[in-house]
Amino acid sequence: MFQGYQTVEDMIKKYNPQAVTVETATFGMGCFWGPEAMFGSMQGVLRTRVGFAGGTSPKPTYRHMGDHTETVEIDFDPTLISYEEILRKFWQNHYPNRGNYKGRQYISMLRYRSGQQKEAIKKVRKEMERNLGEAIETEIAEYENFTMADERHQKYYLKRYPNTLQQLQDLFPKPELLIDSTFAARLNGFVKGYGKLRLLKNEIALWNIDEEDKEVLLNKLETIKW
Ligand code: MHO
Repeated sequence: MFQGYQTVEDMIKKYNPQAVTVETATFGMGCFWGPEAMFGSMQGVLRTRVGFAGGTSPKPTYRHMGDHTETVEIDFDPTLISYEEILRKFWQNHYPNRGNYKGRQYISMLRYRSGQQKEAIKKVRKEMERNLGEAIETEIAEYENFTMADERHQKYYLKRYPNTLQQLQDLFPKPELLIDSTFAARLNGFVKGYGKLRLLKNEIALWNIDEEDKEVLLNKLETIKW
């Protein structure tokens, strides 16, 4: 029985067996449900998770967020998609200057994880400020922490389709497998209106996984009743 390769670790190995690289982008751009779906639909994105970052209060949760911000974490393969592309998508899909209207819950926020990411932020921000015609107020600082939100917030839109989840049960017998899965990230984007079924099929056909495993995923796409 097919199992296991849908986790991000396996996917990274399959995508890039020579030099295994994974980079992480951490940002807030309002309610975390939407951006998780949007980024989850992008080729090169391996795993999406939602949670809280940017604050100091201990053990943040959705009900007790303290000074943290709703945050999305994207693990991606930099040989397939660059951090700069992710930053463009980030700024093109929210207005960063709305201000601090509900505590820090929905602020525009970036947390860089390397000097390279910091430089990329400066470069792309300049480009975006030219387009926007005003200074961008996104809060930018070095990454310090990220706490995952409860399971019910992970792949939120996909979870609105209980019949579909039922049919994915054999691939994801444990909640962590769904959270870590590249396939689930794409489906979560798909149900929210991102990506095309045909492109997803093409992408899966290119994944460097066993032919039988591809068949299982492609079959799922054919047989799922939404
Ligand atoms: N409570 C709002 C936002 C949820 S988001 C996780 C809503 O129902 O749309 O902040």
